[in-house]
Amino acid sequence: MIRLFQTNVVRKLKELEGDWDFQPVEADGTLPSEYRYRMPVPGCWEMHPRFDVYRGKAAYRTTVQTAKKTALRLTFKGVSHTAEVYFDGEKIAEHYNAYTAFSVIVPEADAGTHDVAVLVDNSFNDASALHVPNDYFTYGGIIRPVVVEEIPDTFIERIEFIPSMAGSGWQASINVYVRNIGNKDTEAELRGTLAGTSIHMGKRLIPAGQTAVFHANQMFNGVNAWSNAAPNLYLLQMQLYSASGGEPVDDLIERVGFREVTTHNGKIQINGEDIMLKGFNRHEDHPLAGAAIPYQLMVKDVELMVDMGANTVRTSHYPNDERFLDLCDERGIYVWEENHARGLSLEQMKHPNFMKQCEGCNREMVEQHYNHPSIIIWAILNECASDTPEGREMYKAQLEQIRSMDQSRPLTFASHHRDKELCFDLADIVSFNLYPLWYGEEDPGELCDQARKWADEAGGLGKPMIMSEFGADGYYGLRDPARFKGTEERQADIIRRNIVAYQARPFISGMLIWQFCDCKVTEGNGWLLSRAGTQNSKGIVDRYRRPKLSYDTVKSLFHL
Ligand code: ADA
Repeated sequence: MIRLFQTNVVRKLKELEGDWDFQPVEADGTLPSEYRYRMPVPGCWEMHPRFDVYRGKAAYRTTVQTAKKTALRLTFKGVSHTAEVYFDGEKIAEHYNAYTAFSVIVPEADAGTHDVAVLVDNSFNDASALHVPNDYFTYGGIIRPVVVEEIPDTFIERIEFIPSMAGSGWQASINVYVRNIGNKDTEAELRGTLAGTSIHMGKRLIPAGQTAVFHANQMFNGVNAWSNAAPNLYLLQMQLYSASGGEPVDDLIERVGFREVTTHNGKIQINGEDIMLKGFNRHEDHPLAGAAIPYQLMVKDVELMVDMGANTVRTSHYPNDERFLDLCDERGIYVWEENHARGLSLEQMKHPNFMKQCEGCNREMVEQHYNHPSIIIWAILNECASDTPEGREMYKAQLEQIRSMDQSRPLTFASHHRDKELCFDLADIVSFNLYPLWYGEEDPGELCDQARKWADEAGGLGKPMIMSEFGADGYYGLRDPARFKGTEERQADIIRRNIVAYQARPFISGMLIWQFCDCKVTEGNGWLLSRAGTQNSKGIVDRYRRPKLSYDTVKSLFHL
């Protein structure tokens, strides 16, 4: 399954799902001559008994068929973490970062059968600034769907939909990117529909090799807004016609919602109404699937979160699978989506590839997930060096990059620097990762009063404040009336005291528990990488989604 709705009627596309040929290769190796294994796509190779601890390079291979000579676009929704793509033995693309999609175009594929091979590398090598040994696991493999599309020389690349309230109704600004990969200038016309309203974007000449942006700004009468309580969605269907008219030559369908996010008076508003975010940080992780979470399990996660009374999920610490975001759109779950970086020191941020890899991730995240109404916040760089002047420059550049692409969502970053934070003035929302009663003995209420003061004095005055992480270890099944640290009882006590304190403070706009489910972490040395069971055990459910005692605690408080 690629998306939760049909993205094309005219364009032909196919998911390359199933078993691909698979073969591990040497670190400096290229495509093997022989493949001795089969591996599911999407999937993580750690799920195969021969590769459960394999970290390194491996090749995947499959075939695609075309009935006629055509241009093809191959889209990889997530390869963990570095990919080299080969088409009929020739290298055609490279990509870094497990958690964003990338596409590659084959301008002329002859009719017949073609080989597609992908060299995948999940090693923590010198070139990798973001995938490093960390408090989650970098799996190996083609972890999200792969799609092949037959595209005409001039095709619709992507759509941006920006809704805004206009009096008692809604208007939207729509940008459609049309790309000409041919060697002739082409005249094309764009037409579409949304909620029963026609959209005429006119004709344009698109020079060979270039992309044109078609634009419309219009009212949409009678539409219902998207919100947590009523997640109304509409299909935005755009068709591309050649200058001579006739049948459309290409199309693209997006699913959109009419909603506006604002931050005023220290609060976050959806469609003008103040909201309170209650929810979870969630890693895409399961013992039987790794990071390649199947759709059924995404639904299970959403059902569990909603059952507990949550309305928000933070995609800690990377952009999530589009199908999960589609599901959040459908269920009216608010999403804080963030780029991929966790706990990197200034030294790690000075890695020569750090800014380049972050910029790529930011661009892909925003472009690819622009139209999800559920995403109400973009964030960057969880717990990195925002307490240093050099770190601040990098935070500033990345926030500016995202703001230049999207002015319709507030920006934030999760900080653990307390009174040393230097970047609150750069964000729209101030967010704190504090672990009162777990990493320290502070009272949660007193600590967040203190945090409000730190924020106010450091450029965050008047901005909404989110408690973006709090929590405690609770080892599934470890129960003891003495309620010592690590028991389910103690975890439930800590969660309760935190939530009660935050609910009593009107200056708090959100509380996100660390974390929804336990997750596997990288094995190594030092306290972070030698956690008991090689997992972060602060989940309210365990890795198999079995509820701990704190499940009912959260449920009773989030439903208040
Ligand atoms: C941090 C971090 C999380 C996790 C958590 C913990 O705040 O953002 O990824 O590591 O701490 O469990 O300590």
